[in-house]
Parts: sequence; C-alpha cells; structure tokens
Amino acid sequence: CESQDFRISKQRLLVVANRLPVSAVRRGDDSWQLEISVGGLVSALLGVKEFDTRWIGWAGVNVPDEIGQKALTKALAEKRCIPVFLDEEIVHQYYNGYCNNILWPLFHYLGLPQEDRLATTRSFQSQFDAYKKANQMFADVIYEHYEEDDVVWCHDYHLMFLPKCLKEHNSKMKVGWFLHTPFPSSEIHRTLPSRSELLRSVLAADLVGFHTYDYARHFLSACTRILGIEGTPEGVEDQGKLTRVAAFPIGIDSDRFIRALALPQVQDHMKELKERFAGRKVMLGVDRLDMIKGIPQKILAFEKFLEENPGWRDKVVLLQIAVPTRTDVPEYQKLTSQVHEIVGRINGRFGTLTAVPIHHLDRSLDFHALCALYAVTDVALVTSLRDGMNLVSYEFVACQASKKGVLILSEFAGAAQSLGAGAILVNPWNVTEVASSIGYALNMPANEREKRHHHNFMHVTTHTSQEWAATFISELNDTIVEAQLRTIQ
Ligand code: ADQ
Repeated sequence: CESQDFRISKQRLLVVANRLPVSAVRRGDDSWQLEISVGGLVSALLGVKEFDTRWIGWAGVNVPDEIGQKALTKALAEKRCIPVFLDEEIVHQYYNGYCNNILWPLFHYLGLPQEDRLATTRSFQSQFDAYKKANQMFADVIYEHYEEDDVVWCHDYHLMFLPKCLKEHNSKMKVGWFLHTPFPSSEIHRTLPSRSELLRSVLAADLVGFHTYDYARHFLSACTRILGIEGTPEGVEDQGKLTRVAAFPIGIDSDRFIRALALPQVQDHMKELKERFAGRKVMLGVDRLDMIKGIPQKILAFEKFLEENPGWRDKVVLLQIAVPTRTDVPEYQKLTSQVHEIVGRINGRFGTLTAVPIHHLDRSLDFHALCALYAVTDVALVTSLRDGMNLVSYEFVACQASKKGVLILSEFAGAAQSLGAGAILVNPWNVTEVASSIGYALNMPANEREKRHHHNFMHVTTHTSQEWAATFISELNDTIVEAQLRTIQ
C-alpha cells in the first residue's frame, strides 16, 4: 500500500511579544548575528514544543534602511521569528517611556514617576499615543502573517492595546493575552490616566491570563470599579461578549535543567566552583538588574547577617549575578551605581587579603554555567520587591536534586504561592528578617532541607512551561467553542 502521512499537524501559534527571543547585532558586512535574549518570557516559551510556533516581535535594534530590514527578516525567518520594525522615536516614547517608565513601575507598586511630575504629565499623552501606535504596528505584522485558525497569543504589558486592534480587524481571530507581571490592586491601577482604555482593550481578547488568582482578582475588581462591569465566575461579560479571566501559573522546562546537570561541561564548571569556594557555604542571587528585584535590599540583609554573625564571615560567600537591563534608562544606571557602591563598601568592610564576602557580576551567564552555579549553591536568595512569578526560584529548585539547598523567597513574588511551603518566605523590605532567615537557612538540619526541597521539586517538575502553554491554549480553544455555541443557542 502506498505510504501515507499520518502525522497530525500541530496547531499554528503566533506568539507575539515586545521582544523576539533573539537579539540582533549588525556586523560590518551588513549580515546579522543573532543571540538568544535573557528573560523570563523567553525561558518559559522556548520549552514549548507542542505547537507550530512563530514569534512576532521587535529585534531590539533600529534598522532604518530597507536593505538591512530585508536581510534581518531573512536571518530571523530561519529561527521562525518575524520582526516588527520600530524606529528610534517610537522606541523612546513607547518602550522606554510608556512601558518601562509608566506601566512597569506601576504594575510593581512603585507608583507613577515621581520626578518632574509636570513634565511627565505633559508627555504622558504623547507616550500613550506612541504606545497605541506601536501596538498597531504589531497588529499590522500579524495581519500579514495570520492564517485562518491560527491562535494569536499576545504577551505582557507592552501589548495591552493589541487585542482590541486584532479583534476590530477580524472578530474571528482567536486572541489570548497573558500578563507576566503582577496586575496591581485596583487602587493602584486607578491612578493610571489611561486606565479605562487599557482595560477595555484587554477585554477584547477571548482569554486573559495571569500568574496567580490574586492578580486575576485585582483585574476583575479594576473592571468593576473603573468600568462598572461585574465579574462572573467565568470572567467578565460586557455587552454580550464574554472574556474568560483565569490564573495560569507559569513554570520552567525542568527536564532541560535536570538533563544539563549530567553534561561534562556542567560537571567541569561545578568542580571548578567547588574548588574555588571550598570550605565556604555558597549563597546565590541571579536577577536582571532591575529595581523590582530588590538587589540592594538583599545585599544590605547579607551585610546585617555578617555584622551580627562574625563566626560566619570567612565561611560564606554571596554570588550575585545581575544581568544589566534597560541600560539607557537613568534610573537603571543609578541602580547599577548604587549596587556597586554597596558591594564595594561591604567587601571593604568584611573582606580579607585573600577573600571577599560578595562576588558581584554585571553580566549574564551561559546556560551551562548557570546550571552549575544553581547546583553548587547552598542557599538561594530571591528577594524581589514584587515579581509576577520569578523563574530563577524554579530553576534553582530544579538543579538541587542532590544538594537540597534552601530557597529564601520574597512573599511578594508570585512564586511564593507555589513554592511557599518549601521555601523560607520573607518580606524583602525587612532587612532584619531576611538577615535572620539567612542564619536559619545556613544552619538548617538536613532532614528539614530534604522535606522542603522535596515539596518544591515536585511542584517544579510537574508544573512545567509546556503544561502552562498547553493549558492556556486549550482553554482558549474551549472558550471560543463555547462562545460559538452560545451564539447558536
Ligand atoms: P523576569 O523579570 O525576566 O521575567 P524571571 O522570571 O526571574 O524574571 O526570569 C529571568 C530569566 O532570566 C530566568 O530564566 C533566568 O535564568 C534568566 N537570567 C536572569 N539573570 C540571568 C543572568 N545573570 N544570567 C543568565 N540568565 C539570567 C518576567 C517577570 C517574572 C516572570 C517571568 C515569566 O518579571 O515575574 O516570572 O517574566 O513570566
């Protein structure tokens, strides 16, 4: 009999995010070098294999000329990526301005910009206009590549206006929107001048997802208090259109981390690290250098611990790996200097000729080095002031099968709701509490460490990024079928 192709074709998924999973750098000969970007969204979605996925987003670079745009589009196509070209002015107003200066701090409870309030208020409207224009540019690229039955999955606070653009263009498009940051209390969201327009735009999606029930609840209260629309157990119903609202806690590709630990290059890294820090307990922080990650607070808590526990001074080291991010924003430059100043002061205070208590690196580590570092760590410190979820805490747990180290975790990270039973939860603003938790973690008996680790390891290995994406997309498909049935009835 003739051979038949029994492969079931995978559903096409258009993942739309501000940044593509690769950053592009132009070489002298006008060719492009592509490098994988660091960040939670990329880490989570790279593990998703069940769909025929294409990424649509900005490549993080200004390409004003047509030749450059064509060459980059071609290079990205090999990675199944489709670029949205944003010019410098739009990037300044939309990305640096509205997204990073207004929405990001607001959603992390840091408020609207305080300095030069009048100037901010004056520029607010132009930044919001640029935000809408940028979202429309993303929509235009989606229209070009969309095929019937595609699922369009929009990500994060950069693209809150996108569901509305897409549905106005084609009401049959299957559109989901997922927020990777917290959604703040409605009292915070109320302060945003464009609060109603953004909520209404998001409600144009078929399914709206958050990491935790709390964020979903905040969103529903914002709809009630700001738009006057009552939430139902299914979501929000406005003028006959139902938008499903639910929690979809993200995870990681835990197998990828577990498998990596057996690789010779990871084992070599581990051996080096063990030799380098022999006789000392290793504490670890891995963060983007962002104010929400609470890096200065973490380092000050470590200083307090050293101050109060002289016996530990030559027996513990804190490795803080902080990958620079948004480096052209003055507040981030200020944060970098502040962290350097604190680290320098503490190392000057407690260091010796042969050892310093803190190793601070302003850079990203490659995947193998990162796995090795997670695996040799005794205590991980995740002290975000607010964090949608925090995947570093998950990655640490995945790499700790043999060591069973302790996780100190901020109660303001979404991960506190999933890893809270195994971690030591702390208020990162309370330096005294974090310092005493460091002491507790370093002295924790093996049986307690094992019990706590087991709880978290089970969670991390069963709630993976694959499961997260599959659940979101299947819920989105179901929501659409239910909506179709409702219109028939
Ligand atoms: P992020 O704020 O980027 O993500 P997080 O969830 O911790 O935060 O993810 C960071 C990712 O970048 C991890 O995969 C980590 O390994 C990697 N990374 C960080 N620093 C690194 C370094 N120095 N070297 C190498 N890799 C590094 C946003 C939200 C989070 C949410 C995620 C996913 O802010 O709250 O968990 O999206 O939804």
